[in-house]
Amino acid sequence: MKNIKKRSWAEPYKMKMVELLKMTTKPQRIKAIKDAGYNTFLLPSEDVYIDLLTDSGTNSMSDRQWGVFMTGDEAYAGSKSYYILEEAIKKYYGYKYVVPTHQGRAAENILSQILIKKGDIVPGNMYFTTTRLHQELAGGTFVDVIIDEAHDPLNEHPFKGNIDIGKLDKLVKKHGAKKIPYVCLATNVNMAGGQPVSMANLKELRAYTKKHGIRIIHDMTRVAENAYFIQQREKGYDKKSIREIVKEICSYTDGATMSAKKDALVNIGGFMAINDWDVFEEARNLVVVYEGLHTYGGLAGRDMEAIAVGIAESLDDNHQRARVGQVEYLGQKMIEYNIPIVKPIGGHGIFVDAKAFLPHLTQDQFPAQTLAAELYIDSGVRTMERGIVSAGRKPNGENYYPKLELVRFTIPRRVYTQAHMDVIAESAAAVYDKRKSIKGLKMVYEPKYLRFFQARFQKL
Ligand code: PLI
Repeated sequence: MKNIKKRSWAEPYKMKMVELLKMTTKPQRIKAIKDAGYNTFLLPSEDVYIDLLTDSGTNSMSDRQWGVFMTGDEAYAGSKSYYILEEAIKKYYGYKYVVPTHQGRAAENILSQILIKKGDIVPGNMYFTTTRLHQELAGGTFVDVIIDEAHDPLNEHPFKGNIDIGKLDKLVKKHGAKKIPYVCLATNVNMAGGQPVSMANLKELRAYTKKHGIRIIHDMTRVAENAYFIQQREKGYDKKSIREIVKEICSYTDGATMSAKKDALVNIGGFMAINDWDVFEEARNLVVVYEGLHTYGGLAGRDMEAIAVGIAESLDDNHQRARVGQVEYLGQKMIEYNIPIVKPIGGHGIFVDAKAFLPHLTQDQFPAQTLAAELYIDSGVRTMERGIVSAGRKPNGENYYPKLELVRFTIPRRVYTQAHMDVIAESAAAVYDKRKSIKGLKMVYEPKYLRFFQARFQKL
């Protein structure tokens, strides 16, 4: 034992039921990806072996969560399950008022409509696809104020999700605080590679926005993973529990949108939370238009209760250690195989740098889209493009050219084993070995909104 420096992570649960998978052959996969227009979103999931498309709604629920599926209250109005969810959000996150929604983007829609006026500027720590689109549809313009380090896949800054207060200050000076309805603060920034925000940065942001009368709206989709990194990396937090850290993070913000399909360990659900009664009142008015009554917001009672249980489970230190530990395990394997990945290793997946993996392809030849298709052909592992296709077009029609051109290997929570992680890394290494022979793609169909979901490609 003397030689063991670091003890293994392991899951604080065991399996009670398994889902059988179909095994496919390489010729079957070549046909399937061609039929899908080289877009992994368009593959039938039956043809996928290990599904790393997303960590959204793909979690395994616990026995306790399945238990409340039987006791959920399906009343149209005043469901007991709503009050249980509301209580959990108040207790663990500290927000005052809660509006359930069917998922995160529905909360973003409602919040954007209430807070953003035409011509407003919405600063944020890197865009997220649906979040930015709702800000734009409400008449706002998103401006990225994340620190520069976040755009460099090799920079090992421990808190690459941080906001550059200098960039924010320039915006405030240029447009005036009145034009800025809120700062959109994401915890564990998805598009940066699952990178955390530090508590010190948050405190600084709170002080700055307070001075200028600007709200902070928290995209808390992966707040517990962010809290884990604060616990591991930030001075003064190693003795604090994830539960305490999450509550502190939320206390520096004025409201939140949440996709419960990630950290909160369910398959569907979300909510908007806010400390301001007036905004809550308007949100309650709008939710009945788009989602359903304000005590269910598009969710079944059982879904709301499963979220309440999932929130509590997500804040367990042992859960997060195993969750992020598994991602770290995969990342270390990839590093051993010399695969260029975003560093530090993030919270919800491994992000492979497709520009470095396929340097012979220009960004217009869609290196990340190409790589995701090749990985699928090699092993049936499904990943997702997070580069030029996901970035889409500006309101004036020009393409965004993001610095990061990534393939995301997203790990669902409590779903796959360590042996699955080995297979994934081995497949990435096999594709890496033949990288020089890989040709790019051209886009042959482009939808108007969120094109990455449905775009189609052909091989060059
Ligand atoms: O997929 P929704 O509508 O429940 O949530 C939208 C959403 C909001 N914020 C962030 C940071 C997300 O990651 C997010 C959804 N993410 C997806 C679907 C993903 O695959 O990452």
